Amino acid sequence: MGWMHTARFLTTAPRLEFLPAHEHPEIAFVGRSNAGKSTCINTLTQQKRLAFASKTPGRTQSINLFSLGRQGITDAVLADLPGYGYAAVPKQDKVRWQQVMANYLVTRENLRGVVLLCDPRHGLTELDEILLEVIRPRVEQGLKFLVLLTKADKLNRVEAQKALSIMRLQAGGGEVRLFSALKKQGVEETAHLLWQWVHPAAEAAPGQ
Ligand SMILES: Nc1nc2c(ncn2[C@@H]2O[C@H](COP(=O)(O)OP(=O)(O)OP(=O)(O)O)[C@@H](O)[C@H]2O)c(=O)[nH]1
Ligand SMILES: [Mg+2]
Repeated sequence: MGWMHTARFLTTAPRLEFLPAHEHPEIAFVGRSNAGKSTCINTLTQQKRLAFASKTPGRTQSINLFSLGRQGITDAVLADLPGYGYAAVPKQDKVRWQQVMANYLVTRENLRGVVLLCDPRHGLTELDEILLEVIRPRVEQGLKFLVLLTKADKLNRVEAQKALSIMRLQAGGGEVRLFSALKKQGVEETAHLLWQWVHPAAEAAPGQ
């Protein structure tokens, strides 16, 4: 999927509330700390160190934006958001983070889609559920929404099918896919779906 491979660093914001405005459709990668957001972006874009992935939960502190588009012409922006729910974070910080996150999801004008990454071995966390509630009205108004069950390589076939059916019930009609950065599972399908989010009018995808 050539389009995804055009990803390049656009800008970074120290905190969500300082995220600069831009005129392109934005796709946000959200999910609990350590769910695999940064790894997912690196896998989709086929760039090893575009987003900074790490074994240490809470690695992504600032928000990084990446531009997509051929010939240097940006037609979409990916946002790698800091994970939430990291146990070592003090409670008051968690509450504040929740508010900032909710504010972003509700007010970000050109937000076209949300990719929620969830490690199926943990299932949806309380904060994931809150996030689902927050975006529900926007999803009803056309915001695109995908749940990626990450680290699918850690599940056997039966576990994977079970995780998929449980999440389909919880995702309220949203799309759910298995994803593994390790085994490159779900990569092409996800890239194609995101392309369609950004180019809804295009029937085929010439030269993707
Ligand atoms: N087995 C396996 N491990 C993965 C996969 N994707 C990510 N990981 C591992 O999970 C850990 C966390 O990945 P990150 O991509 O940094 O997670 P994140 O969601 O960006 O984390 P924060 O920035 O802390 O919110 C790393 O050790 C990754 O190598 C996968 O598909 N399979
Ligand atoms: Mg990260």
